[in-house]
Amino acid sequence: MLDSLREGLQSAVKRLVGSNVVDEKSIKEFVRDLQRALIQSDVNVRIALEVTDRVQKRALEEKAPPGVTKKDQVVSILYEELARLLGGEGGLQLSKDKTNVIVMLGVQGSGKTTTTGKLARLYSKRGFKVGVVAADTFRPGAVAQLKTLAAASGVEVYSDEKEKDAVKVAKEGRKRFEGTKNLIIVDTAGRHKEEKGLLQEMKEVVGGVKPDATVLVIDGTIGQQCYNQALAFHQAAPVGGIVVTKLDGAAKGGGALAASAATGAKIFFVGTGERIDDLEEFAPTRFVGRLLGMGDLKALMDMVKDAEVVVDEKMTQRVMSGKMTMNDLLVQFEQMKKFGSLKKVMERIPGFSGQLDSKELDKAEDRVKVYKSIIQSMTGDEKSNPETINASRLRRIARGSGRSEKDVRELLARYKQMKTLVKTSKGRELRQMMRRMGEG
Ligand SMILES: Nc1nc2c(ncn2[C@@H]2O[C@H](COP(=O)(O)OP(=O)(O)OP(=O)(O)O)[C@@H](O)[C@H]2O)c(=O)[nH]1
Ligand SMILES: [Mg+2]
Repeated sequence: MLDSLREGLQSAVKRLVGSNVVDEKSIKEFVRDLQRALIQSDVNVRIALEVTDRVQKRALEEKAPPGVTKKDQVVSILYEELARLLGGEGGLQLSKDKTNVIVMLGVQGSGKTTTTGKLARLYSKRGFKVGVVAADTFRPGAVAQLKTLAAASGVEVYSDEKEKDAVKVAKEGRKRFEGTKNLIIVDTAGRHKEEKGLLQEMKEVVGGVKPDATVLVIDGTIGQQCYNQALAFHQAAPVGGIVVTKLDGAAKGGGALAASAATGAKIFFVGTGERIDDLEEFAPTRFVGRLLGMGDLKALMDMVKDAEVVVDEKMTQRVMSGKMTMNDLLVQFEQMKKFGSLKKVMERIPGFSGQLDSKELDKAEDRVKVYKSIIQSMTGDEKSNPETINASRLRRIARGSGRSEKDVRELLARYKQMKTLVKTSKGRELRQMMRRMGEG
């Protein structure tokens, strides 16, 4: 699914990650790669430019948070902007305490009737009493198709094959199920003499039924047309949410992004096959993570944010001026630990994996755990002036923390080493030193 978009985005990211330095030139190259990837995957040109302009602006203007490289930051900006385009988290909100009504919209063959069947089944399984209304009065066989689908999950269907007015059928269906069901799904026509007539009918159905939400069904394989199609429906009847179908086949995937961008509506579900259970709840962060080829991007983002918060200017000053306490050291360790787990996430990004030795990182994290428990067993005075720790105090601290005296001595040596280092050098070396310390 979505191979073209995925490959394009991933190769852009790979190239950025593989470049020696991230400067204005490489950021602009990255942005051009992104544009190409998006447009070639059927993302509407205007949307593609909007997204990439934002990525470029932010990448050039925003400073990478401490502990985060420029490369990582640029990738996470891309991630944020793509996720934002998709409208954030939160799917179809239905309450069992009332009668929820949804109307399906979409052109012929987009998958409305199939999706109606899938939704009816899904929500029945979730304990909703579901009724579906066959308000496609245009296509011969529409009612029979819906009945077959609904029968598979024991869902009741309202239909009136003698009535040709879709608005009347829809309203009547709602009346029939009101009070006895808590989810009513109205399937509508997609085929019509002309598009204008279809959009007019949708407007009237929605006006007559007054649903809680309209759900636009978009065929994920239609490419560039997705944008305009979604926009046309949205103008006729505001779209509350989107289902993108046929993402199991040859879909390039950009259409999903485009439909969402055109309407500002969230994608609720994606259809991944013809069978009744082939419906997936849509999660933008997971979707974008999959697109970019990163396992759990949400976790990465959270860690980038954490790293941002932790830095305390005053403490850094204290450390840099050589007046460091054990507490400062502890904070530094904590930060390193975060950096350690951050690195683990980064490993999943193509291009990064070779540069990291995960065993080393694991070891570093283990050492930090040991150091931390030792520091916590020190008194306030010992933390501020570790020089006062003599042999008997050392024994007490070891006992108190459940660690060996050797571990305590090692920590004190690290502390001294770091203090000396801070006195003789600044900045970059310090960071390197911090890393070496963690390796233990
Ligand atoms: N592979 C695949 N096929 C799908 C999916 N959703 C729907 N289809 C197929 O698409 C075709 C059209 O689906 P329908 O549900 O009849 O489409 P519709 O929007 O109701 O069409 P009209 O009633 O003519 O407006 C059918 O052959 C479905 O099996 C999907 O997620 N994946
Ligand atoms: Mg249909």
